[in-house]
Amino acid sequence: MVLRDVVKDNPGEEVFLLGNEAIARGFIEGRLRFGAAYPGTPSSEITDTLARACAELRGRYDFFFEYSVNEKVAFEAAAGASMAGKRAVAIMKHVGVNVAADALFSFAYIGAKGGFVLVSADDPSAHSSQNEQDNRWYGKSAYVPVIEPSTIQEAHELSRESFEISEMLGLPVIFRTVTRLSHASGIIKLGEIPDEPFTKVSFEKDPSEFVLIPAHARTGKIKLLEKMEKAREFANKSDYNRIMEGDSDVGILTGGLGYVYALEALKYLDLDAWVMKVTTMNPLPDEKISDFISQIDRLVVVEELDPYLELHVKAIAKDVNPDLEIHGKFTGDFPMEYEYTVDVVEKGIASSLGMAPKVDFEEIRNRANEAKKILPPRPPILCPGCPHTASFYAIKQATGDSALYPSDIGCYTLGVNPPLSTVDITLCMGGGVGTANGLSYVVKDDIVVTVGDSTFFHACIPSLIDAVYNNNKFVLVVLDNRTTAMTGHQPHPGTGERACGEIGKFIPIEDVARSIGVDFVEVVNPYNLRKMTEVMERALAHDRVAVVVARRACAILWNRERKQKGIKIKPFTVTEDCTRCLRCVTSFTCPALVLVGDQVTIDETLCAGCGVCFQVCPYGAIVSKDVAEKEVS
Ligand SMILES: Cc1ncc(C[n+]2csc(CCOP(=O)(O)OP(=O)(O)O)c2C)c(N)n1
Repeated sequence: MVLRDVVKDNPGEEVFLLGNEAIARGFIEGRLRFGAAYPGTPSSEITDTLARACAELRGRYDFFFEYSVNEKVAFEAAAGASMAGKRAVAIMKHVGVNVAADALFSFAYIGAKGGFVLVSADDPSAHSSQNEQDNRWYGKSAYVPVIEPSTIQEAHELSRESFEISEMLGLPVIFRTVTRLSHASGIIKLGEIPDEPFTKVSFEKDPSEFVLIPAHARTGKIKLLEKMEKAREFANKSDYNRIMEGDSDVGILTGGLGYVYALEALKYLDLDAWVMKVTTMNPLPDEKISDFISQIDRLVVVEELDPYLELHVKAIAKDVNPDLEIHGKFTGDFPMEYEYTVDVVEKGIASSLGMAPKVDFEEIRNRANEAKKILPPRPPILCPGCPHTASFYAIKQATGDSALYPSDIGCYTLGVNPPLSTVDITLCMGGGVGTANGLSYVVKDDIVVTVGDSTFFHACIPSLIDAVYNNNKFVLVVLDNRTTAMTGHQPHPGTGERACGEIGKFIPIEDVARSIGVDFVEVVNPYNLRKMTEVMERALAHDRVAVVVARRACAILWNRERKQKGIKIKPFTVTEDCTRCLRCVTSFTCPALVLVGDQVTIDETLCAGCGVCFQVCPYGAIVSKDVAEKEVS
């Protein structure tokens, strides 16, 4: 990430940025004063950029940014700043909006004072998520405007404009991006970094607006409907929703990334169709859509994931153009699942119109697959020296592999793979302890739950309280690698650092567990397999919920620290004492342990020097290379 360009104060200059960096820059140009987030791919570069920019711009343009413990907390923090009249954003991945949804639905009734933007980073194809939900529906059910850019330039512009839109309507606005937009790069033209100083304000109280007792909620609903009517008028006037005339009876209704794919596909198909690009996904520009569909006889709807536009245009067409032939997902021309590509869209448009696709994407795919064959396979695996691997190994040693292992979401979910096989269930963040509560009533197996440290703070504390309160019995192992590793090493309360580099208060996980009444709490270094196995055995014998904090820094951070201090990594090696029992690769696993024929070797360039495999080997055949060399000389 080149922060230099994101914080550059040179209006008009063109810079090459990642989609997420362009969005972050847009928020700064739009005079953001407060941002709050819980990390999650594909949103993480927006938040990491804002965290770094916030520190970098201090004194030039002041705004505040925090990593909150979860998305609901982030949303509420941003809502508070907006209620006081300051421009605020809450940033999260699509599933994070589920966590924040309680606050979102009610905040719509209160409305935004300072511009309020909720960034929902959706993940069609679930590249790094547990589902591929389409968050355009949230706007519909919460009565909140949704805007969705199609290009990086538009993402930059719209993130800047979104505060204005929110303030003009007095409503929170959902800004939807998707993985391919967030993670693509493009050229944007820089706007101005504001130079207004930050001032604290006195809160202007108005219980009739801010206190959602039922009587206020009922009047709030009427006000909300009026605001949404204004939003509908805005959608119909806005140039962000536009019609491009064509010279045929065919129209393409599209939005988001579907728009750019459709334009390219039309070129391949040599089709001069009418095109309508929708940017305000809620409320939809119904009058513009009516005008558009009055011009054509056949309509093809191009949108990723759910048939959202398609369903709405069907309803609109009923009155405006009942004979309109509508093609999309309902007609089977386009798939309901996964992200689109130009390939899918060209095929879909061609199928809708009874044409043959013009580009042989099959051939292109085959060539790509040929190229793939010469690349080494890179399955997702835990890193060399990952403390989670050691924890999983010790857990299995203690349980004899006979326990049930509910887990959660993080790097450690990779424990699902053999030979570790210590992840039997993952549902959603916090779902590990949550499901263990129910399981503890109905299964006779020992239950060992694993969760990460960031996940513990995110959503495990209420369910752990539930476990203590209801005398549920299981062992919770908090895999405390001192960071939120999976999403790019963001800090959390268990690290004590804050988003923009300030020092916060360190909240030890073991103190939280003890304070809520867990009476078996132990902290152990998982690199010490014997000790961790012994602690696990005692935890399993405990007759109520037990918490084991397996604390050891993420190997990436450890490597980084050693590099910074000039400390050389001391790799391990396999000696002649190896009997080829293969225990180190069949019951343990590490990318540095490489099987060549039936001989295990250690790849020194990968070895982190953690020494865990040394403890796994029953024959003492794995030793530190230093020791091996000394013995030889
Ligand atoms: C509701 C929700 N928010 C965010 C995410 C993205 N996410 C997945 S795992 C994770 C946290 C991982 O950190 P931690 O629990 O510390 O485990 P680690 O990756 O460090 O092993 C996050 C933020 C998600 N999947 N769901």
